[in-house]
Amino acid sequence: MTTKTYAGIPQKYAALETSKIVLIPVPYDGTSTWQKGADKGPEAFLNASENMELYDIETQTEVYKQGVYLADAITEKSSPEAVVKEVHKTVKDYILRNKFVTIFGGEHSISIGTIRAFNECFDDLTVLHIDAHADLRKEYEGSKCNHACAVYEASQNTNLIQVGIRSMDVAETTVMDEEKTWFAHDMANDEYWMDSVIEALGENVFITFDLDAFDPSIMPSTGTPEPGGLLWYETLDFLKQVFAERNVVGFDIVELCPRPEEKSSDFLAAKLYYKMLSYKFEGTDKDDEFESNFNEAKKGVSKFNTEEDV
Ligand SMILES: [Mn+2]
Repeated sequence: MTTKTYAGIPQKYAALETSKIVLIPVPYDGTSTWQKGADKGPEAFLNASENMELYDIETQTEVYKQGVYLADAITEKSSPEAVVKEVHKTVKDYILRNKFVTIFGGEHSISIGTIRAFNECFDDLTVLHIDAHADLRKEYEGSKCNHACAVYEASQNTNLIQVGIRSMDVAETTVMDEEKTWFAHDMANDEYWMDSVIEALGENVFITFDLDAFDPSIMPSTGTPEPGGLLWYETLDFLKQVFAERNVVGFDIVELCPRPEEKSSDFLAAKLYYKMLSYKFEGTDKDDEFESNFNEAKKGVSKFNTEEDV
């Protein structure tokens, strides 16, 4: 049996030891309320990635040469809480190995685990939440680990910045910080929204990207499509600036709900992922060492044991 690599890249770029990037698939769809199928997202994303050109024209790079390790998919499914716990543990393990950790879902509840891990490892974390939905419910259908609660914890523990929002429950207005929220209807009429969002970001930024933030005209295959979303080039323009001006410490992409007759959404997700990596490593030589800038004190093995620090 041959070992599958991300995008079919050669094995020499896919080994854990030498890869700067780790990709963790999380095919979970236990709590979605309307259309099911986000559990098929990682597989569709990986298939599309294999059929994608690996030279990025815009940055003139082949980012896969930085090394991309495709981790085992997280297959825990017993309960939303168990999934969040497993995601948290796995993500944290890879962060503490000084990897640039990326996660592909699955539904958005998995981000509770990813954000928790990043928040424990990086100081003063900003969570940049790009989504059609506010996802600020404290609890939904008896669980705090429901997709509708994806960033409630982040709203309490991190600098949460929400972008693209166009659907929420009135109860969420009591949790939402409007100073840190960019609604889609305002963004449509504000040519400076990117500048103002970037100004609100701290130095260390984790991006949680729900694909339903995109307009359904370009991203129809998602569980809960909402009209009036982001388009392709404005999204890339925005992300490029975020990566250039802040230390993006990792990201997740969620809610691809693939349909056999509609492949363009799978390709959009594949391309978005690769673009984000290309922006992250633009200007980095493949032989440069990677420093994720995580807080070493969180590692357990303190770096202060080395001779120069004693
Ligand atoms: Mn959403």
